[in-house]
Amino acid sequence: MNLPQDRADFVVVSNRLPVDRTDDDDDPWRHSPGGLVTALEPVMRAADGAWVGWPGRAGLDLPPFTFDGMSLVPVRLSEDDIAEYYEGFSNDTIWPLYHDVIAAPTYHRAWWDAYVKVNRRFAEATADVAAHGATVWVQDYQLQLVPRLLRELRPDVLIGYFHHIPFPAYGIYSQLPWRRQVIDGLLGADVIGFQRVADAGNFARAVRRLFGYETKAGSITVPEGDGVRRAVAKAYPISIDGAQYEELARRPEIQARAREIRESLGNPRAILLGVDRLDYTKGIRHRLKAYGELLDEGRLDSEDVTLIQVASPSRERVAAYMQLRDEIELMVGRINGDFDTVGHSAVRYLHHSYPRDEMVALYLAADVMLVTALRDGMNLVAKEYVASRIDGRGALVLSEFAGAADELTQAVRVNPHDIEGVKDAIVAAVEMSDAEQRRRMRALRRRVRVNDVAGWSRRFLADLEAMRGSR
Ligand code: GDG
Repeated sequence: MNLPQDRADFVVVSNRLPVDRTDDDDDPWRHSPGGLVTALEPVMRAADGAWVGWPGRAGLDLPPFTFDGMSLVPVRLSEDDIAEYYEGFSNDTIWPLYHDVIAAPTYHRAWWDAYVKVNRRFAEATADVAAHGATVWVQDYQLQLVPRLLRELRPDVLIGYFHHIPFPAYGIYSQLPWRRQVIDGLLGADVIGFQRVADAGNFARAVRRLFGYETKAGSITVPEGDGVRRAVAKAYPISIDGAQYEELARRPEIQARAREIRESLGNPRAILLGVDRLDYTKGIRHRLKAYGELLDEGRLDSEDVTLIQVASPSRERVAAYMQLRDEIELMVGRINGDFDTVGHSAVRYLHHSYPRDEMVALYLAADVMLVTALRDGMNLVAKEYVASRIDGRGALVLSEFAGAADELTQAVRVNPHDIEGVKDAIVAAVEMSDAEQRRRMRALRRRVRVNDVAGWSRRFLADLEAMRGSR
């Protein structure tokens, strides 16, 4: 084993490193946004560990380096790896399958082979950097085989895995031609964390059906060598650094920007907001359909409301995403064609990524936040909106198919497939009295405060450390 001198006692492993490569050789890295990074960066800094991941560009072969106080260990991915392991197996097989086949998953044996090969590369890089008895925390569906592969290489390390997306019911999961290998890969971990209680239950059922191992209250008996060991499969709903959003929302310049956004839209009676990666799981089409019908029926006055839809570019080389973009842009074009006036826009569609300051200004400017995901592991945007509303105002429309619905019970709940229901929820949110907004927002904010990202990682890591004794 090739062990560098500076081995880490705590290692995070994720598909992407928390940085993006720039074109500036003097300043080659900058922080990258995204759900996972938002969640893990504070944890990583506090623990002073190492982060293993892909640096975001094909073919980059770099030694470990330090950026902004974090030790980063790059894993090289070739163009073919990206096409087959990442865009293929991760995002065109596992992603649609695990989101209840909203889009049809594609099964290619060559993609699976690439997935195995790249997972092995991640496991080897991790085995090289982890100190004896280190705690390793593997993140997400791109790396489901890493726990088993790492355990084989380094039986001394403690292995946690967190699954950021849903885990589907067995009837759906069982489509996967490599269903046994994936479960076996995950069972290499000591603790396997999920967003919702239902996800952990689906996983335990798949373990029973495929392997017949005993599972009891989240504890799974896994054969190991001549004996058995225990693995835990449990829900740890992820969250955000709420205090950071509050702090941003208190800044005068961000509040001024929020006012400027409202003014630039002509100070409408209601600004509705959607913020999503442009992904078919997020229910953007359903939201637009409901909104368009409300304008058409006159239940919302097009002079009086605006929908701002931020759709940040995502997975643009995967065919299903290209098609989705076309469909959404067609819908936006139709709605605006029908309802825009020279001075007013029905939908402000923004296919960009924005700095976090601007996101918070948008959250502050919006009267109604629309989260209509058809399936979503958690949905951090819902929590960010709530955390930003230091004024106690605003209404959240939230899909029951987002993990956040388990905690944010004071939101206006919707089934996004029920377009009439979504329309009623939007109208209820727009017309919600000030007192009702404040009552609900108080409860929502309390919830996000009680379970912030630090608490999430603390709970997960405490359970993981507790497994040391039982190994
Ligand atoms: C996966 C799971 C789970 C988006 N656009 C911009 C931007 N964002 C930020 C949001 C938020 C994050 O990206 C998106 O997180 P979500 O949770 O909403 O969704 P996914 O990206 O699908 O994340 C999800 C999550 O992992 C964590 O476990 O909740 O269910 O699918 O933080 O604010 N941020 C900036 N500019 C943008 O344009 N700065």
